[in-house]
Amino acid sequence: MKVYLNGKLVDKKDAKISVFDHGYLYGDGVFEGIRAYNQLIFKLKEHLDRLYESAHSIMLQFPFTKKQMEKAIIKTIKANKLKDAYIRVILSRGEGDLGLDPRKCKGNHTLVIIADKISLFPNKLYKEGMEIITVPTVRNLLEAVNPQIKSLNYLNNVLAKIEAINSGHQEGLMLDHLGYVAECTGENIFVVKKGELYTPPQCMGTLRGITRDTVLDIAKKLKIPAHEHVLSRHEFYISDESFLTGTAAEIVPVVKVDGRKIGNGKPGKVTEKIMKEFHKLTKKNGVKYTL
Ligand code: PXG
Repeated sequence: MKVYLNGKLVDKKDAKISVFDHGYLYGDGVFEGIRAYNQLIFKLKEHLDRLYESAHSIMLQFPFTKKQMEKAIIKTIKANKLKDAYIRVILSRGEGDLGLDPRKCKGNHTLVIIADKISLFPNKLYKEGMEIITVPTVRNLLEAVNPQIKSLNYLNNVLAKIEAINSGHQEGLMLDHLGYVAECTGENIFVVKKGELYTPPQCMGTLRGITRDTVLDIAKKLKIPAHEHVLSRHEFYISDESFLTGTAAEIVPVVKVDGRKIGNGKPGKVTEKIMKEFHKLTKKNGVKYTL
């Protein structure tokens, strides 16, 4: 495997960064997870926009224009001869000294691009649905670390993931500080009630996911009414269907939450319709590259 590291493609075993990198020392940096399907990079513009917004928010100057980033991403995928890929772009503050002060890194940012294969959950879950559980760790307060920033500090989500795994679940439902549904550890949440879609608004400690936005577009196209609306756990429990969305996870049906069956305990019709349309979209839309 070839990894892009600060302008060069190097072997995976040589892709090394300093232990003084502030991305490593403090989680001081930003990232994106992007997918390519059949030589088409899905929603690349949206991912790059979000990456640059995250960087802007933490006052990290991006070393490249978006066009240059697109070229670097394509170069990395091609070097690994991948028709389908999961691409991780990571920009950290770079090498500094022991101390938080980001000025000590002197703008020596570290840019890494990895293109690999990924399958987040077993295939069976996409057909039969997933059981999730509410975890004790509350989603970051937006006044503390805003969940819109895809920062390298993902401990909030990692702690929630550990709690989900410890209780025998694949995913954990995270609530915001008021007890409203926020999202899962790396996916957004939708519920279906009486044929209409509901997902928490981004002010609820919810990342504005690109897959989430794609599902809202699909709903519009399929004339399924969709609402960005606060959700309590009770409303989740009494919904007819539910599913999670994310670039890595794609769309996963949820059939049980905190031991409560959702609808009839099987992936629902609306969910299946949206999954089908999503896979259709990924096959024909995106930035093309040739191997
Ligand atoms: N919420 C959070 C907190 C995320 O990190 C999503 C929702 C979905 O957003 P997109 O734009 O991908 O539809 C994400 C992004 C993983 C993993 O390994 C997942 C993400 C990021 C990093 C790792 O599960 N998902």
